[in-house]
Amino acid sequence: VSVFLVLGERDFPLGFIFGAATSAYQVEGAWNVGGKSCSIWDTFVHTYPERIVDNATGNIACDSYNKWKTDVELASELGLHFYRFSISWSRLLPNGFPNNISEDGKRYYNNLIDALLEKRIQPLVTLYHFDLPQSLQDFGGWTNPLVADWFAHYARVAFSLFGDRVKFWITLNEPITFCDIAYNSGSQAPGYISPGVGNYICNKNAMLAHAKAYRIYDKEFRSKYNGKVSIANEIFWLEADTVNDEEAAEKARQLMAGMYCHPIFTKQGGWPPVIERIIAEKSKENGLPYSRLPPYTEEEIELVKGTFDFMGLNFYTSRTVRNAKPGEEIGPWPLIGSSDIDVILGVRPQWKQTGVSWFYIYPEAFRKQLAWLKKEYGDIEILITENGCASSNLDVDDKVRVQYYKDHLEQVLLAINEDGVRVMGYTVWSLMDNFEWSDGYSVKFGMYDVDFDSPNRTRTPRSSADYYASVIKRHSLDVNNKIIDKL
Ligand code: PNW
Repeated sequence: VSVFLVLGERDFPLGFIFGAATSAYQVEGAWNVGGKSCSIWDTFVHTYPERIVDNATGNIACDSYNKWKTDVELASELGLHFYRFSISWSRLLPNGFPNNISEDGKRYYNNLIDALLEKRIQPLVTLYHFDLPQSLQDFGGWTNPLVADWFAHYARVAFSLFGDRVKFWITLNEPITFCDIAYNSGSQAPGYISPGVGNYICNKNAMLAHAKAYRIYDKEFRSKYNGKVSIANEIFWLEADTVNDEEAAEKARQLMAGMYCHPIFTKQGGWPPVIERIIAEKSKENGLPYSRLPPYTEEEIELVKGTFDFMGLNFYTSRTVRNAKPGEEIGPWPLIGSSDIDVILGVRPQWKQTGVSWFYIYPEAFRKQLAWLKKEYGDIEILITENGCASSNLDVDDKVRVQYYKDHLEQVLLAINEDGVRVMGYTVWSLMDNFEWSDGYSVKFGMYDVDFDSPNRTRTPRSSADYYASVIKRHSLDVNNKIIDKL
């Protein structure tokens, strides 16, 4: 039999994959169970309860450590092609190093992976989603250059234990969050504030960590397992406030996207030249005989360059950019502005705010972002590793979230069909409500509501779950399309 498929403009390309995501600290709970040691998030929430809304913790979270079978059921109900979750480094390697692999950690992730595969759901595994073992933080964490090797050793353990079944790997989730937001504002673990210094040291070490893990996969595992490895960067779309601010906006894009993409995805590698130059000048003005931005050696440039099989993109929101006025106070990057490049970020009044402080809705920005990435880094495959919408209410009929998915998926289709961007797939953040970092449980991203008052952590589907399931089934935004079987 031959089957002819005519794709309409509201259909997704054949082979386009749909998934949903969570991360270990945000859902697992069981923070001190089965030999798991503390991560920097365990320490952070226990040391600075006042930095988290309602003094919340991830001690129990969604209890996915015990309820993983239910999570797989939800993923299966939705018809997901893949489920993105992360491994807790301190659950798998309680002392942070590879000489003590936890039997309990191995069992937990093996169970989850096998259960997903049984339902024909591909596991997409993030190795690092903000939860460094505290034992390594005690040696300086992401500011110690040795962290690149610590991470690489951990990655090798994960590849060798799970690589036979896991074909998609993300090394690091959003280094901008655990470097820039963390060290510039202190609102993320480890809570240490060192603006303009700690963030850059962390940034460079994160790039090397990613690259070393990628090289290990390439040398030791690729020929056997044939998987794909990349990094997931969070990038706000940054738009010139007025026509006169285009240069400021491009500088800001290089600071937000470029610092985490240029070293990996360009032919030249290394830092974005414009940023490297500006920070060197600023450092001189600060009276330093060297730049606060640690330079790459030639060897390091080569090590990091080209370490991707696709690009992971977490996309949520947008900001306007303008030059700061002389003497104007500038808040922490990337939340408010940057005193290194002298820009101020803002929002337009027509962008509706969601249930969370940093999040304003501007769907057209998604297409602009994808087109900019293609222009900047070439015709590479992009996997949307996160996109989703926050609310602070308990609506089961979450119309705003449904609209957000629809509007953003429309922009993905335009990027594919009109701009020729090679988008491979799309991931909803999040499968279910979970511990939303400094917002605790006050902010909800889930397609499934989780009842955090019940010991059972009951999961209930919202309208967005039904909507997403139907998009996946139809492989289309066209509601008149016939429901088709999993491709
Ligand atoms: C991402 N900000 O984090 C993370 O990958 C998820 O763990 C998180 O739950 C999700 O987005 C929703 O927030 C972010 O302050 C954390 O701009 C903070 C910011 C953005 C993304």
